[in-house]
Amino acid sequence: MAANLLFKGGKVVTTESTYRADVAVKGEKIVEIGTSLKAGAETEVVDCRGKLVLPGAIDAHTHLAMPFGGTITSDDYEAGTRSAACGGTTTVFDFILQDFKEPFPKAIKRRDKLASEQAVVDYSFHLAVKDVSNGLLNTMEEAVAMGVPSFKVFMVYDFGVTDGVFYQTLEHSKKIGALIAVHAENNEMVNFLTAKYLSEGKTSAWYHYMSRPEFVEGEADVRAIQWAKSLNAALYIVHLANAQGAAAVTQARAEGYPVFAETCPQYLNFTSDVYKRKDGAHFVCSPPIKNKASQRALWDALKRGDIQTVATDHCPFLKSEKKWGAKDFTKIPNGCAGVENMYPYMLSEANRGHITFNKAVEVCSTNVAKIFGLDHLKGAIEAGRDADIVVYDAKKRFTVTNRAMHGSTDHTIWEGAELKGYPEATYSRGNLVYREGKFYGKKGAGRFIKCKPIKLTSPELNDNK
Ligand code: DUC
Ligand code: ZN
Ligand code: ZN
Repeated sequence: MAANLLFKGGKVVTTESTYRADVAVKGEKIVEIGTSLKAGAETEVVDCRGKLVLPGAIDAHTHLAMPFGGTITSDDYEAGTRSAACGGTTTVFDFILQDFKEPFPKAIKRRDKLASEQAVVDYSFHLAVKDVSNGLLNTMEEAVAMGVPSFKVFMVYDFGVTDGVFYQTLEHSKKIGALIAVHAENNEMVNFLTAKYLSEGKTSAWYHYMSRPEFVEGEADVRAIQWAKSLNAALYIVHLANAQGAAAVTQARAEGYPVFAETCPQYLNFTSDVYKRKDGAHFVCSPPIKNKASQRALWDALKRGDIQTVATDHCPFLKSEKKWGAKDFTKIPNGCAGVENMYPYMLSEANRGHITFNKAVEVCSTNVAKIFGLDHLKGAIEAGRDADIVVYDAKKRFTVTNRAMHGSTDHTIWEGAELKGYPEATYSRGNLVYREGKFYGKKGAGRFIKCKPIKLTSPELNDNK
């Protein structure tokens, strides 16, 4: 079978091993992996000597062109996926905010119209649940059939759901092959503490953290896990940022429950001290970045396998919008850009010896594909899967600057971060989309990825088949 692309002489990284091999691609697929594969007359050879060959990352958590915080996130599907491609991410899961009274299939069609015209790499969706009244709950099943089997409920914000609705979606998810994800924070406590600090004239970005400290998230994690356990339903905690929650996830998993968690690079790299900085507003996201003890607990849980995925919660706003909260932290739109930084940061941590490269691949790609039902296409360098491939140069040194990023946002919380190693090239289904600082992809080339129904019945990921 003549390959049209041959990645030659590199080391392939999987979750289990790192080995020297050539990777042959025909069209959009990886067709062969082996030593000394031969190039045909028409084969383009990518010289990977001295480089790592990795699966493209799958970012399980983005908010592109999303109306939020009085504005719209500053990366649309084109800018957000361009930025993803340039950081080695070849698939993003974007959140669709359901409108009140809107059936889920309609919400998917509404957003897919936009995404399919703009995305430069592949994408899928999670549905953010606002309304399950008047029969809308039953429209979840059709969404699963359309390839969107994951639903997020918010325990906070004005559109957050009640515990009853949360419980109802968990119960329903078991019947229809869906997975419920949760944004866990205690809404009452957030509202009480926010009002208290504002009334005391405490209005800086630091009080965003103080109004949502560790226990506000930890208590909600415990409660969410309690509902899931009572039903033996699978639960995925998004953007886990605190030690108490990490301990609760660990315990539930040890007891045999299908509880999963995602954390984000901003929680692994920064601490709540950033909110004391002059540019503290730029770091305002929810849940906020927590203290050093929480950060340590997140790394430990990640290394143990009790946190399975790393995703960005990419939710960018402009500096001018972040300034709305100069005198009142509640007016700062919540969210940070990060889609271009996740894989480079996690791989840099691997390159520094903090984790293995295998672990970085596992949490940024393979586990995401397994949990969300796209491991038939993505998540590993394996014959038969899509040729979503990153060539990684472990010797390169890279300092993050906003100028070097490829989204539409005018700042980055990662400004000045020094990374050891950097992606050299990214391929999306066999097409070059990034090489050495330049974007080569095409608007509209990204495709909607239909996920399989999700059946997670134990803490293991292999039962999702
Ligand atoms: N948190 C954020 O910081 N932004 C978007 C939504 C969310 O949950
Ligand atoms: Zn959230
Ligand atoms: Zn989010």
